[in-house]
Formats: sequence, structure tokens, C-alpha cells
Amino acid sequence: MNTLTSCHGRSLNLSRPRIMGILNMTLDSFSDGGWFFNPDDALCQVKKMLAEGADIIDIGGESTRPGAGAVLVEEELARVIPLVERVRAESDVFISVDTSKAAVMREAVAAGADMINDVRALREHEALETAAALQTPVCLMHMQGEPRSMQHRPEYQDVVAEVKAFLDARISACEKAGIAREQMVIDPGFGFGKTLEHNLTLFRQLPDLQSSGCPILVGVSRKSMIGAVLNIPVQERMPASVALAGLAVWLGVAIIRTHNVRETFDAVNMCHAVANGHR
Ligand code: PT1
Repeated sequence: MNTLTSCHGRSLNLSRPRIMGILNMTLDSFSDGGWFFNPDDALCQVKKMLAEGADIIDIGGESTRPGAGAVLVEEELARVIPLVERVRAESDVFISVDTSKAAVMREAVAAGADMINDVRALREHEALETAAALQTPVCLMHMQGEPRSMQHRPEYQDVVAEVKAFLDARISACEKAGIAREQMVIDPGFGFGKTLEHNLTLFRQLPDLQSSGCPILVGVSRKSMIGAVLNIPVQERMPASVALAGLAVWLGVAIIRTHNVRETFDAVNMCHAVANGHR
């Protein structure tokens, strides 16, 4: 019960909170163009995250942070597939692929990925059919707009009700397409077309999202909502990210997506012990 099972027969038990470590294969934070992604460095980073307690490695080749532009499918495949292959060759860890593109989903799962993490909740061309055919777990995330422009005047009447209604509609669409509800994870999408107040309200109301019965994933690591509250640059946001991870676990969240596995692991497990007892 409460276990995600991948098409490769790997399973992820969610009776205690799990850590998803981020592996970003994007170059967008390096604007000088003199920096190339090195797969050996990426593999080192994966090994470090596994030693620190990561339960899932999330591999992505499209930046979805505010302002980011689209990536061609060939480029995304070239960034993601070799890494999925190498991580799979080295480890039996649960691998998720952070993509909205059907071709990337198909090839990543063929290369050994266990789960599809889609910030567009399977709304792109053929994504829903592809994920259903692959018979592997999916994370459905809420986003208002598209990364390039989503932070330009986000607007809601009732942010919690609207995010919930969107996720419920995507759960229904997935069920109709043949994906079992037990294979779905939901995510309110912090920072994706939301003002600071929208993000804070959604975080406070995380328990309201539980009524769908699907486990909740939260990704707030180093995001601008922390910068907006504390007025600090991205490289100083780890302690606040870890605090939010602990708070998310207290509020019943099942999966925490993070850059800092070691620190997040301790916060998550300590908060889980307080909330549920240590056994
Ligand atoms: C997320 C997430 C993700 N976030 C899931 N996948 C990103 N399931 C990528 C900022 O405000 O939360 N959940 N994949 C990264 N995207 C962002 C968005 C990064 C906003 C930074 C910000 O700073």
C-alpha cells in the first residue's frame, strides 16, 4: 500500500518521506557559453547524493525556472538519455525523468528510468498516451502559463482551490487514459506562475491537497520564494530550503525534491520522527 511500482519492477515505498535529489543537465545559469556539461561530473554528483540518502534521482534537460526558453527534443535527448543510462549502470536507485516530451519519456524509460516527472502534467502532445503506455509512475505538477512568462502577473481568485481543481482534473484525465491512481504523485508547483503570497498560501494549505489521495511532492529548494522572504541570493538559500523541507514533512508531504540531500535527509527524518514516532 502507498507504494509506487515502476515498469522495471522497482518500487518506492512512501510510508515514510523520501528524498528526490536533483540532477540538472541544463546550462542556463552559465551565461558566458564557456562551460560545457561534463557527464563524469554529473555521475560524481549522483554518487554523492546516493551516499547522502537520496531515494530518487531526478534527471532533467529542460530548465523550467522563470524566464527559461524551450529546448529542442534532440537537445533534451542528448542531455538526458546518456545520464539515465550511466546512472542505471551504476545503481539500482529509483530514477525519475523531468520532462514534458513524449519522446524523452519513451527513451528515458527504455534506458532504465522508473518515473516521469512532468511540470506540465502530461498536457503536451502525446505525453498522456505515452505515459499511460509506459505503465510507470507519474508526477503531475501545477503550472500557470509557461516558464518564459509565468512570473509576469500570476493571478488567481483562490489559489488553493484552483490548483486543487487543476490537479483533480489531471488525475481524472490520467485515469481515463489508463494510469492507475496508485501510480500518481501530485505537486502544487512552487514558483510556477505564483506570487510570493500564492506560494506561502499553498504551502500553508498543503494538507488540503491530500483529499485526492495521491502522495504529494514538493520542490522549493533554493527557489525565489525564499529569496523574496529573506532577501538573499540563491547560493545562500540552503538553510531555508531545509527548514521548508522539514515543514513540508510535518504537513504530510511524501517526496521532497532538493539540491542538498545530506542536510534535507536529516531535517526530513527528524521531522518525520516528531510527527509519526521513531520506529
Ligand atoms: C518542482 C520542480 C520540478 N521545480 C517538480 N519538478 C523545478 N515535480 C523543476 C524559482 O522561483 O517544484 N516540482 N522541476 C525547477 N523550477 C523552478 C521554478 C526553479 C521556480 C526555480 C524557481 O526560483
